[in-house]
Amino acid sequence: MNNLKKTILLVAFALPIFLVSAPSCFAETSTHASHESSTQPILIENAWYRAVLPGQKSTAVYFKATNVMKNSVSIDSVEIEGAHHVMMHESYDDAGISKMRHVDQVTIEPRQTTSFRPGGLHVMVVGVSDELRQLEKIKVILKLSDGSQQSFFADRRQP
Ligand SMILES: [Cu+2]
Repeated sequence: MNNLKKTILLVAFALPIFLVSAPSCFAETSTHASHESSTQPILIENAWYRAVLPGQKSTAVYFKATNVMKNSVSIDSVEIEGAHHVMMHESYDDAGISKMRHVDQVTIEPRQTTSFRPGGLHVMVVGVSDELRQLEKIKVILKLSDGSQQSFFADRRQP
């Protein structure tokens, strides 16, 4: 009888503790979420740019972009120091002829990856300065639609 009473008492005490500790668990989860928003929304991998050959004034930057956020992320524009003009382009096939068109915005859905790659989506760099063509790494700045920006380095590679 005494034992049963003890058990009931324990349950009576344990229950409120569980109820109190459960919300703090949720609080921790939301702290994690806010942590995530302060980190870079896009994970950049394998970033490189095509080495600029003598006489050439343009090049392209390629990379793999993964949206690590829970909401979609859009790239509005790209900036590179030492280049006159930087645009997002897409190569496409028009009756056997490879052509390029402007891409105003690139939206990456949550947890999805978009590849900027030769023959597809790419960052077109026009009017390359003499300084830029010497660089082994160039700094690329992505301007996102939420007003933030994200930068990374792209390594020079021979095509
Ligand atoms: Cu292009």
